[in-house]
Amino acid sequence: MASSIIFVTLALVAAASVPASVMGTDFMVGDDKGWTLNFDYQTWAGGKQFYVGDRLVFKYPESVHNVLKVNGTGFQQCAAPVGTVPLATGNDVIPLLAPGRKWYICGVGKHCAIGMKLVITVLPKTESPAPAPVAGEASAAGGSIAPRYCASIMAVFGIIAMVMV
Ligand SMILES: *[C@@H]1O[C@H](CO)[C@@H](O)[C@H](O)[C@H]1NC(C)=O
Ligand SMILES: [Cu+2]
Repeated sequence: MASSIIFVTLALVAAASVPASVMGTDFMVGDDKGWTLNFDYQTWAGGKQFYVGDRLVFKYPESVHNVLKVNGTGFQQCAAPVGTVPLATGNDVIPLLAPGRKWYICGVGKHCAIGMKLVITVLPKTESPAPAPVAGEASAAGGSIAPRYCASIMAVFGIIAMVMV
């Protein structure tokens, strides 16, 4: 009994001590229009501040569009290096793991050339310094929310333990 109370207390403390900034903000690219043709993504990005720990969500009908992360040259030329695998689930979540400029284009047809492209500048985290960025940032989807999940799961187990005793 005593040990389960200690466990519950520890779990709740862990859940509460994860700062809100770890959660970041999810940006739905294009808001309710999503990732689509005939949308000005530069205007969309214009009024926003993106921070390390935030996430971009590209939403679109699967196979109609896709998302390619490119460099500044690729952005200008609407080209990705040969062999680049596009994100294509129709609900692509890209965590912003490092500060700097980030470029995204649609790789379907001439979509990029007619404006289906987005460039943003990611700012460093304001509070605690950001953890060292991991190479290959698109592959680390969801990394930034892991600590919060851990704490939540611990809290749930703690509550279950409390109910069972
Ligand atoms: C940037 O992207 C272009 C177009 O895909 C590619 O040819 C070039 O090698 C890339 N440059 C760097 C520095 O990765
Ligand atoms: Cu497209």
